[in-house]
Amino acid sequence: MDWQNKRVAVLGLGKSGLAIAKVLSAKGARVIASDSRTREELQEVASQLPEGVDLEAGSHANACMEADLIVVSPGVPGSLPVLQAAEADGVEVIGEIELAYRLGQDGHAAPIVAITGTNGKTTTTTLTGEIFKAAGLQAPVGGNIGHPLVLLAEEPADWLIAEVSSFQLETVYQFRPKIAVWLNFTDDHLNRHGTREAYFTAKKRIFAQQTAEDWAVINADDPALAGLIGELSAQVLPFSLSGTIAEGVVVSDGWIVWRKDGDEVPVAPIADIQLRGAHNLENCLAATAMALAAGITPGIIALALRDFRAVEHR
Ligand code: UMA
Repeated sequence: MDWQNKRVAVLGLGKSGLAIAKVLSAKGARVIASDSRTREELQEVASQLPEGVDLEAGSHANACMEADLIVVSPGVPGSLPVLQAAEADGVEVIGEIELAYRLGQDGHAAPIVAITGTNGKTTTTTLTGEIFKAAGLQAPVGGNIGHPLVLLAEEPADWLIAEVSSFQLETVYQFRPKIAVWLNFTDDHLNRHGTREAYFTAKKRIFAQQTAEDWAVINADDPALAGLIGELSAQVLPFSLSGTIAEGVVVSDGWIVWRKDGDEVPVAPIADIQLRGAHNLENCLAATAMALAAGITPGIIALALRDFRAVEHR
């Protein structure tokens, strides 16, 4: 995509917005950064904006009116009237994750591993990054975990490991992770999404662009998710702590195993894993499934699981 002189409104000037403004203005786009905070409150942020970026404080109206493209931060809800009006006028509105994906497609396009779920995202994302690293792969970790994905999108890498939230998934369109996992689903963020269904629909977008060449990893024990198994375009690799599935990653006789073609491939003994609790074991199953889908060997996965300690809570 040619960014030269493209007028881009960047909405929200937290971590994501600042990163988007930096990346796009370096590409020659005419960036108008806008935030609902007052100019006074934005002083510190404004000082970090690259030269040439215009700032609109206290409103998004002018930025949206003048833009060819609007890129929103995850905290900016799509229900804002200015956004709806811009969309009605035919202006494209995308989120930071979609932008990161498109920048990657323009460049080296490292395949993406994307991780979502109501709980356990950060632990699973970090653990997955560690497993990929143990396999000798260059696999930087970013997204909702705290490091905007746009900052990684153009780096040379074998894989990008991305934690993605429902806020971020609301505004993806072409985003196509090679491997995507949905860990679990319980009511959350209803103040933003309005209904449980809208929250579910936002999260499900993680799989929307995948094809039979991609992998969808799903928690088969979660009643809200099990139903997806038959309806996705990607190859599905389920995981289950209860072990009730014939194919997939499960716990059996004290081991994480991969049930495959009627066989059980041993991956790692549970006794070696430092993470405690059933939820963490589910996170280990999910990370194992993603690593297996990426072609990483059980031996490497076992070593990385053994060495991994709990992530400090955000
Ligand atoms: N703002 C507006 N207009 C609005 C709403 C907000 O201008 O209508 C402005 C605020 O004044 C503020 C800025 O937007 O200046 C904040 O943007 P943001 O809320 O999108 O926050 P960022 O700093 O960009 O951080 C975001 C994620 N935050 C949210 O989703 C709320 C971070 O996840 C993420 O680490 C970061 O991008 C990098 O990708 C945090 C989070 O709490 C950790 N996520 C939620 C969760 O995990 O449950 C989803």
